[in-house]
Amino acid sequence: MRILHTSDWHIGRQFHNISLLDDQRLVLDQIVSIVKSERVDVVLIAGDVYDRAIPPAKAVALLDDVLYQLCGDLGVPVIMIAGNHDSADRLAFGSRQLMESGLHIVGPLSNQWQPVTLSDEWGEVAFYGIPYVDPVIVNSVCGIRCSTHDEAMAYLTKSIHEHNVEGRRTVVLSHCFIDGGSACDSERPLAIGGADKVSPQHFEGFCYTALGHLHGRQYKGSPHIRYSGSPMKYSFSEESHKKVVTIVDLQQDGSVEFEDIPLYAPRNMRTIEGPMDALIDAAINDAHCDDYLLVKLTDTRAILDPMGKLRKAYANVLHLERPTLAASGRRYGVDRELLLPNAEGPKRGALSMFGDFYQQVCEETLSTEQSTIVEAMLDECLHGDDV
Ligand SMILES: [Mn+2]
Repeated sequence: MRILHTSDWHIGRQFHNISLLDDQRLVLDQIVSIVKSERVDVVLIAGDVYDRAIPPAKAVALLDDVLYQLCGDLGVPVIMIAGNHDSADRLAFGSRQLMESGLHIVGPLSNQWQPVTLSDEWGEVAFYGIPYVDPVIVNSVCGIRCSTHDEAMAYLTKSIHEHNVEGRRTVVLSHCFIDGGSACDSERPLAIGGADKVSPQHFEGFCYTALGHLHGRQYKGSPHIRYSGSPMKYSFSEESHKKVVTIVDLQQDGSVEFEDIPLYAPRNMRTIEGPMDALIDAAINDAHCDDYLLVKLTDTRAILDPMGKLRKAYANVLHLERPTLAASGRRYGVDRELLLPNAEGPKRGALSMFGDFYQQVCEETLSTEQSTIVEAMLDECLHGDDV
């Protein structure tokens, strides 16, 4: 059986106040094409389908489109579980009716497992979906007493083994933080202080575990306990990530083979660094100047409206840093200490204070000519037209 594993779509996500919906549509279209071209038998979405518990209407419409293409047009079943960003109850709307059409949604945790069973030429495969849950939910649904995510997962995976038919090949979907996994900036922590970590050993006994939550593709414990990662970058910390879907071929004996198929976002997320003038000159030869950019300006001089200037060359500069100024202990902008070097500051004339400011920012003293110009400007500011 050929399985496509993906997770953390985060449909409707914004990045620095920019909607990523158009980019997400193009990336999800690629997933639909891969399902078709690779003759995939079932699609697994391991949680964080939406970015928010109450997603914007356009995000709901996009998911509706994608699911219709997969289940309706292609006739490929989809199994998805709720992640920590989803509202499990809302995601599960219509789930009992939709099962008939091949869409299997695992919303809130139930005390009765209802695996999805599919068949290939070698027999049945059971898919157990574990939605994102914390220990409090597991305790109340299952009537047990556990205090950590790890204990909760130990209980849930054990109860899957007890429920499953002996010898039946089994795949699990789970949205959790496996201990030792590497995180990035776009994941919301599940609990404070590492209490959210679960051991990979709970999943050892299943043929494959399709994980969600961590946005970088990776496996922990064994290669068959795996995160596909998010389909596109959601933070600058993912600059070096390769975004993929994972194709899993489940064999007769329950062993698996993997292949990652790359996904391409229309706009990359990346960092550029250098002095302002050089960066602006380089934009002319930059075929991807509309990428989402973090710019690190290395100029040591003060620059008026650097963001405005950069955006004329690079439309999607989303964040600006001045590492050189930060490293030298000086700060850019209005800073109380910078303007008032000592207690005498407020009593001193504006020209003298500006001289200090100029010295600190430019490491030069004002020339006589510059002083005259600044003095005239200060006079005009303070006294208006009557000079
Ligand atoms: Mn996520």
